[in-house]
Amino acid sequence: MELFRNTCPRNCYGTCSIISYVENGKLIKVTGDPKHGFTQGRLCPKGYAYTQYVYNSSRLKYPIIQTPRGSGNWQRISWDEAYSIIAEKMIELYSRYGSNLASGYNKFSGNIGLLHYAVEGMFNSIGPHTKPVGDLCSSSGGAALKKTIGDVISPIPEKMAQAKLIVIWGANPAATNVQQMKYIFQAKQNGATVVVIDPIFSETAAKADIYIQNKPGTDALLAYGIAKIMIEKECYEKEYVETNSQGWAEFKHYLINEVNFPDICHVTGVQFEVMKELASLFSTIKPGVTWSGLGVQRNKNGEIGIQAILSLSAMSGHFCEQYSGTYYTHADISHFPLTLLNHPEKEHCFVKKSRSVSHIDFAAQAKALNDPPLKLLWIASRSPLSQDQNIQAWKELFNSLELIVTVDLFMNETTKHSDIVLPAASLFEEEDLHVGYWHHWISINQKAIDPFFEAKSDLQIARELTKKLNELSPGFSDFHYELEPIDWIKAELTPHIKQLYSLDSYEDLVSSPHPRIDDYDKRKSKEFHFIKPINKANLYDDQTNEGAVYPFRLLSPQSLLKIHSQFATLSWLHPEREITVIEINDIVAENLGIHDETMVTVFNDYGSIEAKAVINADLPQEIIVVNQAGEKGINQLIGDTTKDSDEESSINFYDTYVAIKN
Ligand SMILES: Nc1nc2c(c(=O)[nH]1)N[C@H]1C(S)=C(S)[C@@H](COP(=O)(O)OP(=O)(O)OC[C@H]3O[C@@H](n4cnc5c(=O)[nH]c(N)nc54)[C@H](O)[C@@H]3O)O[C@H]1N2
Ligand SMILES: Nc1nc2c(c(=O)[nH]1)N[C@H]1C(S)=C(S)[C@@H](COP(=O)(O)OP(=O)(O)OC[C@H]3O[C@@H](n4cnc5c(=O)[nH]c(N)nc54)[C@H](O)[C@@H]3O)O[C@H]1N2
Ligand code: SF4
Ligand SMILES: [Mo]
Repeated sequence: MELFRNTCPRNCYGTCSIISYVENGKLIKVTGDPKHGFTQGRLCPKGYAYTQYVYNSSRLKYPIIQTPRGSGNWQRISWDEAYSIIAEKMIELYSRYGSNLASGYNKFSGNIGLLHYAVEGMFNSIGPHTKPVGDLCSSSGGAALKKTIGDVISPIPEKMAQAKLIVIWGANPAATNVQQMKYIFQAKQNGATVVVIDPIFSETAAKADIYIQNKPGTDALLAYGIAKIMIEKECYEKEYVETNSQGWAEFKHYLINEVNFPDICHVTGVQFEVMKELASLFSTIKPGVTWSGLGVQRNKNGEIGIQAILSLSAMSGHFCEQYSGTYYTHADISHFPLTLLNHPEKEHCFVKKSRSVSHIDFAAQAKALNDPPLKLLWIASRSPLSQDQNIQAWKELFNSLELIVTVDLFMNETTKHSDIVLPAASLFEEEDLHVGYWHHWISINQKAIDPFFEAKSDLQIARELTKKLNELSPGFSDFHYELEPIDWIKAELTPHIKQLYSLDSYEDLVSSPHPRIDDYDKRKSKEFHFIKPINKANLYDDQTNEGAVYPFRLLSPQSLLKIHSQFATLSWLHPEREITVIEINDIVAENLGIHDETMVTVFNDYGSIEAKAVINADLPQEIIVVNQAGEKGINQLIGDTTKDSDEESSINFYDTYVAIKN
């Protein structure tokens, strides 16, 4: 039996260290790694199901081509044939348009290991092309952190166990961050009060001491209401805000003069007495922490919502006391050189740089490109046809493309509409390096087994395709295809990184994951910037759509047994084929004549889907909750929700309204 160190590369708060057990070249078991200080030897159910994931009968084995696209007529081809078709097309597009701008990619979060930036590196190596920018998941909140505390930082999550007040605001860790729950339970055992603020009575709310149900998109107002009470009662950290901040006088003036309680209560759905109780908790219980969840910022008031929560934290002393703090996510990854991502773009004689298309509205923007139009799209670590907004725009974009290549481990809604599908290696079949965005540990991923049939890592594919490009057109790419994965990993371990993670060499990581030195307290002492809301946030808009054609707000958060579109095919986790399930309030169901577990139609201007209705008496009448992905997924009803957003905000997935019929 051989043991290897792996890391779960999913876009998940856990970034869990795994020990894999290999016998006769076969992965027979996985466990958590006890040497990892945050995960402490445990995995979530998805992690424990990795042996089934690796040997799943629906895994892609060979490169395949579909002619014509969408026909279902798939044929196996060799890797060499696949590379030739793709490389010839890229070269032809280059000579047709005079640059590589007609070739582009869309990549997001299927695997967030550092070596998966091979996709970006490969495209940079051919010179200016078309690329996605931004982060559809967390940018609005990230912008709020940058504007208030100056940086995307978050404290050591293990320390949450020492807090006496934990306010979880729009996060659902019992489903999305199960590793964190043990620290929350430890804190509770030590007498902490746990508050959850969420429009849905979530799995986490069920474990809390206090649950506050506010209407979606109203977090800024709720925070302002609490802050105003704290000002009126003079029970905030006066000295801290007066000496360590900017904008306090204007912010205070705004709260005193422009915020009124009746409107706040009406719009948020939270009573004044409840806000008073929260103000008392924030001002009296120390040390306290707030956790701004990603759920807060999936609507048009998202950035201002996180800003307001952070302001309340500042007023409560969460930036000046030991074990206090405000959690979101962090950008520790930005300390790394990210040599693949930052591979310099090969110079072009007249096109200065690549063409950027925002991730939040990629399809609509890419479809509108001309001079030259986008003609080739490479999709990796991404299933836009189930996970993005504006699926109609994706279909139109696909119709205008001449070649769509998707690299994935499984068939899904996106691969089905591609020309060529290339089989990706699983994490156990490749090497990688990982830093998370929640805990502060670094860990490696060793190659534990040979690739499944003909699967290859994204890095290996980048090496081989760039080699083929240069064979057919010398000098087309300047990718360093001679470098091995370990070379790229070692390039990340600069002296600065070694110092930050107390490493002498790569070998240290073979023996154990390593924590980053804890310098949060040093970094958080920067000045806090209070920002009074700007006009663009329509904070007082009635967030309900009562009486409208589409009266129900559709919330589609993440669920425990999947990571977005992933893990749906594992029978250990999903014994039955997943169908779309919507949860509706009992009174609404009765009014509409809908019975528990019956099929209904959910629809709006973008389309309609069939779903099983489940009655949930804890749900507000104006909200419908639905699971993500599936064959005819819910995102088909999510139109262009980003019209008024900045280029670099998150997607407002939860600004979607629907109707239901029996
Ligand atoms: N309705 C609704 N939609 C949402 C959200 C929501 O709350 N509601 N949340 C949004 C959020 S926060 C996110 S982050 C996105 C996530 O959306 P995506 O970034 O699309 O993420 P996944 O669905 O996790 O994975 C995409 C694909 O990557 C593949 N993959 C896994 N590993 C690898 C690999 O090593 N190489 C390659 N080439 N492919 C691999 C998987 O098999 C999967 O098909 O979804 C968003 N969509
Ligand atoms: N099991 C599992 N874990 C995951 C993922 C997964 O798909 N599955 N995905 C990972 C990824 S990419 C992400 S981005 C994270 C997301 O994980 P979280 O940060 O937990 O965010 P969400 O799941 O989007 O939403 C959390 C809660 O916000 C609530 N909410 C929605 N709108 C509002 C609002 O306006 N105000 C308030 N206060 N609450 C609101 C929702 O009801 C939900 O209960 O999870 C990561 N972890
Ligand atoms: S899905 Fe998340 S919690 Fe589960 S093993 Fe992977 S990183 Fe850990
Ligand atoms: Mo996400």
